[in-house]
Amino acid sequence: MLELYHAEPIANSVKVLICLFEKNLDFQSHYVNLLRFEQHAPKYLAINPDGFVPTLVHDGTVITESSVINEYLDDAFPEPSLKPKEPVERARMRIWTKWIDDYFGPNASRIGWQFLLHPLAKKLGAQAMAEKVVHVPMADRREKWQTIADTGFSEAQLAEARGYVADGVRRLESILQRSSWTAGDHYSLSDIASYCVVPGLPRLAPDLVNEIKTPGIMRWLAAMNARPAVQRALAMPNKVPETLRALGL
Ligand SMILES: N[C@@H](CCC(=O)N[C@@H](CS)C(=O)NCC(=O)O)C(=O)O
Repeated sequence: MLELYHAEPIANSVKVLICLFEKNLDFQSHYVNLLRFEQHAPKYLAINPDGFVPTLVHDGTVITESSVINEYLDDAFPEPSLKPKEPVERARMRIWTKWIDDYFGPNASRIGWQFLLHPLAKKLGAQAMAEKVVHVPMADRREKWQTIADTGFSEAQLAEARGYVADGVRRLESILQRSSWTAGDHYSLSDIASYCVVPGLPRLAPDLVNEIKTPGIMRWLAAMNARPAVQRALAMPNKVPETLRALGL
């Protein structure tokens, strides 16, 4: 049996949801409400001690890290294959996925945290946040939550994050000017990985991602959005609006 612990269908959660739906796999969905800090609750930490989503559990075996989970799913359930056959395309798939995991994703996330989670932390108040932060298991993530609870990211930190996102957009556009998909001629796990950052950019950074400046990205995004697996992933529960409303934000 497959079980997926995940949040709303964005960021790292959507990556694994798309992969599961591409392979038409049945799985039990467990929604983890990040705004309610369920990822740091003892029950969840017993499954994934890092306190992140997503987490896959396959017949009792825990697999973490969204890109590793997707490689695992592709190995364990090879049809349809989401890895190109050509070694060079496979390498390109992994190089681009690594760049997303190391830079594109975390820097887009820093901006998202500032605009979504800093107001949430202010609303909850210093005392309540101190009680939450103490349960964050990973030191670097605890520091990030502490920053969000205190001052939020500095202008310099946000400028650095915007710089990485702009660099990611340049790199992706250059890839998609040369090929239909991010690894080459075939749809693959690196397209799925890219979907954790790119869909929000035309709305959040319209000066950066648009039909004139990044036609390759816009064409790729339309092709992604048309995939039934992507549509099924996007139809999964998103409790962010109702949680924010319940918290008075
Ligand atoms: N490298 C991990 C990162 C996972 C991650 O950062 N997940 C975010 C949601 S997209 C999370 O659980 N954040 C909650 C927190 O940091 O408290 C992966 O790719 O799975």
